[in-house]
Amino acid sequence: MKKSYLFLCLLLSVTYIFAQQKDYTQETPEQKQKRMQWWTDDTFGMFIHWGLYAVPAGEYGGKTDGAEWIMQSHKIPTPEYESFAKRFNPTKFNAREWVRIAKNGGAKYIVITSKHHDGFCLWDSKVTKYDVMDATPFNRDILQELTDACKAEGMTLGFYHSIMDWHQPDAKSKDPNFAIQPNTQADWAKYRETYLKPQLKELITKYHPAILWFDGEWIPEWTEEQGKDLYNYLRALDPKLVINNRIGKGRKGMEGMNKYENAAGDFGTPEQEILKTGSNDYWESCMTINKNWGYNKNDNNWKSADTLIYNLIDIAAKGGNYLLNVGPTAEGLIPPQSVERLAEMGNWLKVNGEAIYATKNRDTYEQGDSVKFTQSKNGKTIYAILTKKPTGKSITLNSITTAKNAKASLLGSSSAVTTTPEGSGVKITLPENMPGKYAWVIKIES
Ligand code: H79
Repeated sequence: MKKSYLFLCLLLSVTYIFAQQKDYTQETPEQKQKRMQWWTDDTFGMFIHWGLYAVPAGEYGGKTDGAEWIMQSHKIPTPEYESFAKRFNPTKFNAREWVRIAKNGGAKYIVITSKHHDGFCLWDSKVTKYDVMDATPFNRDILQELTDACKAEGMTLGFYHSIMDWHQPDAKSKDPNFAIQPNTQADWAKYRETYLKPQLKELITKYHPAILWFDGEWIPEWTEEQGKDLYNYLRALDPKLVINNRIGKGRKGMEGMNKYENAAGDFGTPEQEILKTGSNDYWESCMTINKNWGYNKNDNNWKSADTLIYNLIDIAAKGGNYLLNVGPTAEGLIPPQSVERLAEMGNWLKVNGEAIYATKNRDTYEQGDSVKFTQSKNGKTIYAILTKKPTGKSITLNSITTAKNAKASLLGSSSAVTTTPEGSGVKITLPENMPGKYAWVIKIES
């Protein structure tokens, strides 16, 4: 063989190896910003927790406080939990309808549980029979139907996927705190390489999710190194993917931001809470509409539309995203109380959405407890969002310096709004009549 031919072969192999091992965690901030732009701009998503836990609907052994954790919290033996699959027949499920509910609520993306901690899969997985196609009478691929519906409705779709799995024998933790029946023989590496990764590959190649939202990363078997390896594996399959920080071990408890620099994942995940101050990092607060994530038929702790809209405003002003959860029933319906509240949010957003979507946070993101600020991406327009209906005829915004007679308006109203520089801020005269409810947006253009 010629020397030059050998050299070429060597060069090709080395290039091939490097291409295989591309380290996606080494992206520049500019590259990341470009990849994350749609996600940052969308600001508001709808979370869906759906699985076999919808069958008991929160009730087991005389207790009524369960939901998606019921298998573990109420110590349901695996065979008994598995039998819920035979009763999972959500004939009222209509993917198009769910997507319309999200859209009507102003959500720009949906994240649904492909697999929660219980291990049950909502798609036709080739590596298990514990899925909606093989184990239930329903026999319809839920993720396929949602993928099609999202495509038809122009909605972005992502999947929540639990690393912890109470059902796969090789995933059962040796630690009884993390497994309903601990398995001392469990082979974690085998679960990772022959189950977790192949399933994620199925999800990416079949349904092309825009987001992968991991959870259950806290079990001792999972490491930051495994998280980084998985991150690279997934981004190599689809470089555009947006992935949360629970793929690694960097998450700081429920506050959800990272404990250390260069932790795996693209965004922080505060859970059931909102950051106390603004942040220029990527983050998303996930929250429930009532108390539980999965369906619980006795949970009537519905948050008011006022609270939900306030949370969205607070989050947008602090530079984050809001992922608001619904827990559909075993019949396949999103609870009407959730649908109503989402519709209220959507109505508010139809008028005021330009103060929320595709905006960025300001250093001064609030004034007192009833004014929040956002700004357009070029910084030329400022939105002052009044979360309480003002009682006076004017309001002074201390942190805004404007040109004389800067243009101002109240979104959803054609009445005049005038501005007068005052001290280091601006005085805004409000219209006599302030239409609308929940919150009022003053748009100030400089
Ligand atoms: O899917 C929903 C819940 O079922 C799931 N996350 C949302 C999106 C969830 N799982 N567990 N929890 C919520 C609460 C668990 C908290 C703890 Fe921990 C896990 C306490 C100790 C381990 C998180 C990680 C807080 C400290 C370390």
